[in-house]
Amino acid sequence: MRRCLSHFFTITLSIWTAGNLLAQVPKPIYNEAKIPPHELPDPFVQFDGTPVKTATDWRTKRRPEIMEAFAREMYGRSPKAPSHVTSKLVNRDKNALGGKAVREEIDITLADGESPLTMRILIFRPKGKENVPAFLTLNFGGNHSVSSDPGISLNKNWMRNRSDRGYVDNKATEKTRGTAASRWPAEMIVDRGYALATIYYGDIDPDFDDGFKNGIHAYHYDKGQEKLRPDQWGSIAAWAWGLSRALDFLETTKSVDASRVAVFGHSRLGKTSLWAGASDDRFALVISNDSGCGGAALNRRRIGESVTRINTSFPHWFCDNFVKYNHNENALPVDQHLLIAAIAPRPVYIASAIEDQWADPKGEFLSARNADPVYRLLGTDGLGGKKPQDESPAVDHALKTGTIGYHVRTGKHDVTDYDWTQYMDFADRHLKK
Ligand code: GTR
Repeated sequence: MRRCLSHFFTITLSIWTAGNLLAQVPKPIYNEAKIPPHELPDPFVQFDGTPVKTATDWRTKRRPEIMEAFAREMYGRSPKAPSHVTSKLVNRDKNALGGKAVREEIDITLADGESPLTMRILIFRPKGKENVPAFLTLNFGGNHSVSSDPGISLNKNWMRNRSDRGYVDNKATEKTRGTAASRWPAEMIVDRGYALATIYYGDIDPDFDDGFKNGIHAYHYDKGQEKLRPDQWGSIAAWAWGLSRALDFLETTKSVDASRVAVFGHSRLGKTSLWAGASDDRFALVISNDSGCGGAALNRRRIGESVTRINTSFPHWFCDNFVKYNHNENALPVDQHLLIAAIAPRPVYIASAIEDQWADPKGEFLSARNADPVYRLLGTDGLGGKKPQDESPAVDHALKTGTIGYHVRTGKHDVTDYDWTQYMDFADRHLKK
């Protein structure tokens, strides 16, 4: 009870503090004319001014220094992979989705010790097939929110309250089953020959600012350490690290081909899929859905959500060093086009929604466009065609023939069947044998 109360006060205090701090953040801008003057860091000039002329220069010098800068200044450094992952089957239904799929849930140990930490992966895969390509993703509401299949376990971990959907007292109730199903068209995915693998992100690190006492972080403190250093992993990096652990597990299975896994994420989890894909080159394809600030959108544009705003509302997402760039984006040694470029030459798909101006759709396209020369240097066709287009494509006209995919669709911040159709068309070209 004491713990519960102190938990309650910590959360209430952080909401109150965040509210006060937010009042001090300048109003978001939505007008291109108000974007502060800026120049994007050149992918082909090293931090010390040395030009990058060849693919080898990129691979051996420029990319490593870019990844180092993102880790040190923005997402935070993550620990190494554990030497092995242990897993345990929790449930299986050989006739899921009306008989066309196998559904399984498996617990994967993230940290051993007296009180081990586990995450539970839910997999829907086409029945009677092995070694299928897969979409690996994190979800916001628990595996049971992804589908109304009653065999899926109800997640008991901390959840954000949303009483209209049945999330009360920071717990999921039975009412929350299937509430996010529109974002997870499992049947459509399985019909096209892919597996869908998903994990509740809060299994890895609950999404609130508690000084990193819960979740995976505390397991990695040095002896006597009580606080993260300014360059150590925030929550986004921790979620991304969890995705890599899920891939470690998939490497041990026959049902999914771990060399053909697309990592996908929406919104804060789109920021996460980009960081996961850049940090772990075993991911064969990377998808960002409406990831916005800290994801695909260029920081220097400051449209919609800014660095100052995101660091104020969500102080736990990035490492503490990132706060140095509040109102000071031009000092960042990198910008998000370099995160996309760090994924090259592996295929990447960036998606925006036209009504989601908070995530700066144009800034997301410009990241893709400015990563294109790196993709071309590494021998791919980038955004496609002989020359990349400079303008964002028309709404609902997906660019999906190149190695960088992009679309801006009608509608709001969400994941829709339209989005999934583009991702699967793109994946068919890159992941199907
Ligand atoms: C918003 C946040 C965005 C985005 C979104 C989400 O509140 O400002 O950066 O991540 O949440 O994850 O749903």
